[in-house]
Amino acid sequence: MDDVAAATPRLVCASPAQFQGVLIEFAGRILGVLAYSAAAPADLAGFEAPYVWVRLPVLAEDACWYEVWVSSVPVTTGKKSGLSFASNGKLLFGSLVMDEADRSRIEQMAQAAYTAIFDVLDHTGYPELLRLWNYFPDINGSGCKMERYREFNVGRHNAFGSEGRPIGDGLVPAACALGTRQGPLVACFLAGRVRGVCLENPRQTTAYRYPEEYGPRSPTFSRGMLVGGVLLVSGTASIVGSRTMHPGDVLRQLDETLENLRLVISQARSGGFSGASAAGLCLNVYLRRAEDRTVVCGRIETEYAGAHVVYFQADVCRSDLLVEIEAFWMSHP
Ligand code: 3EB
Repeated sequence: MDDVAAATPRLVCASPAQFQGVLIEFAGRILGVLAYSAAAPADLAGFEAPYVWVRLPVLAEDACWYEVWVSSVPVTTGKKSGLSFASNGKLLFGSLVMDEADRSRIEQMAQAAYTAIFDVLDHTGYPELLRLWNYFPDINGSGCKMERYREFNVGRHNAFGSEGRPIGDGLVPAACALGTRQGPLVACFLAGRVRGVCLENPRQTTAYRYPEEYGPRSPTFSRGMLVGGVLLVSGTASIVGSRTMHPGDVLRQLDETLENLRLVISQARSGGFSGASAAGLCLNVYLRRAEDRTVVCGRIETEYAGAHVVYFQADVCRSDLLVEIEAFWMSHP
């Protein structure tokens, strides 16, 4: 039973007022923390587990928001080639922050970042990548050859290839990729000793098979992942097949996004996911335009009443997408 619990990640969300209490309550069992905030969050002297600042404005009264990934059993922490990680025998959570000295090199940075991540996974004995968080500035800006998100995809794809990581069904992690205004490339990752169950969406082209018009190398992610009874849904947007639907219309994009979310959740249920109570559901909603929050929030909170929903201002990775939603759902909150 302990083994099953240790293989199940748990997410605890905290406002700045709650954060110190969470650090105390879960001391020694924290796998990692993402601190979302436009301004620098609390500096945690002596904190050993991965702790990253994700430079995105939080669209709420509290301008800062903490996602704390916790383990049911104590963790051990480590650092290697610029990465920080914490593991519990079943799961490993890591983070990597890379300054971008030369703005035209996002492709090389992505490749270096993913190579470093795979290197840590191979050396620590947690080979299975379950979930990736990618944040970097100016995602829709132009790089040296094309849009920076597309260059990022080339570097990420190449790292899979050069590190002997096949890209195929059941083999790629859940993920999100969002643009910040400034700051470094920030990547967080969750990995395991054993594979999770990869989920796809029958209504969407598998991302790693997107046609070339979306970039010379496809993004390497699955639509979701089941890990020890919890569901991690990748960033989900208004894409049907491989096409963006309803450019410019945030509410119609939202409906399309919610339909995609429903379908991934239904695939998860077919795969054995049993989450029922919205009390165990956390949704991160990324909006390109902060002012869309008011119209978007009513619809989300009707459909997922009781869920924990947070809104961020972020650039979504296709310039015609206005909204993206990711989800984490625990069966036993
Ligand atoms: C999409 O469905 C929207 O590049 O890692 C969602 C989740 C998206 C992850 C990624 C991109 C990524 O294509 C964008």
